[in-house]
Amino acid sequence: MVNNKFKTEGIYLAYDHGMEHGPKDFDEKTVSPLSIIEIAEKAEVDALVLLKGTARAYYKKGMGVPLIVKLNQKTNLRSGEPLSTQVCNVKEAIDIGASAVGYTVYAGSEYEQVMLQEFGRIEEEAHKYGLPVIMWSYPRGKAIADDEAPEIVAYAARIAMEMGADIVKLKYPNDNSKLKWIVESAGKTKVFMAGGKATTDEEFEKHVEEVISSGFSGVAVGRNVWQSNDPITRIKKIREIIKSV
Ligand code: FBP
Repeated sequence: MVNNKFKTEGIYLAYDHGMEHGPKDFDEKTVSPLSIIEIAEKAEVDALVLLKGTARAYYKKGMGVPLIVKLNQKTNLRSGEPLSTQVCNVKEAIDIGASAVGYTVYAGSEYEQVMLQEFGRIEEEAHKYGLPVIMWSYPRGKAIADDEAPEIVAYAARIAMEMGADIVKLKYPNDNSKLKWIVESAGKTKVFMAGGKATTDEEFEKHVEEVISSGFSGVAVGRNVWQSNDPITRIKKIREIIKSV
């Protein structure tokens, strides 16, 4: 069993984009994982999300920031229905220092059964070791006309709950009147907002405020933090909002 004090609320810093999007998200500085680790340490985020290769090479056990290892991944190099498959197992993630594991499910894709089945196996294994499991629940594919529609985001929340996820990471919906319904749809599964493409500080903070006051437990954000001019101040501001709402 893992001795786990993993926080299921707060702010997680995501840095799994290099494989998923290609290095186009990075500049001269953020292309180095060291710069992100430095941000995570200085700002004392509640967790850092990495893929196994980055984690093994750069994450230092005992650095004070809990690690989430993302267990499946895909590239942006092929087109067609989305499929992200397992590239790391739970035991390997624990050996690297993980306090929690993550997995993306693209429900609605032609391949959703592959991901649901893998998620089910991972959830069982991770829970045997006492590790929380986070589902990146992103309905996507040609069957999904609008992946930010509130009913689709609520469906994504429900899938995570029914599959036994401890935490679900969801896109911010394009209609903010259904945020509470989205949280209710997740039952006891904690809900985190994903960051999305970098937007203005004001708009992002407004979204954080809205979701937290509707019952979300936190944010798991990447680009809106490390693409900003002052990532540490951004994180502090987000944390203040989470604490004050
Ligand atoms: P961002 O805050 O940068 O959007 O990161 C959140 C995240 O879920 C990452 O973990 C992941 O790499 C990325 O978004 C996937 O984005 P998308 O599914 O929109 O391509």
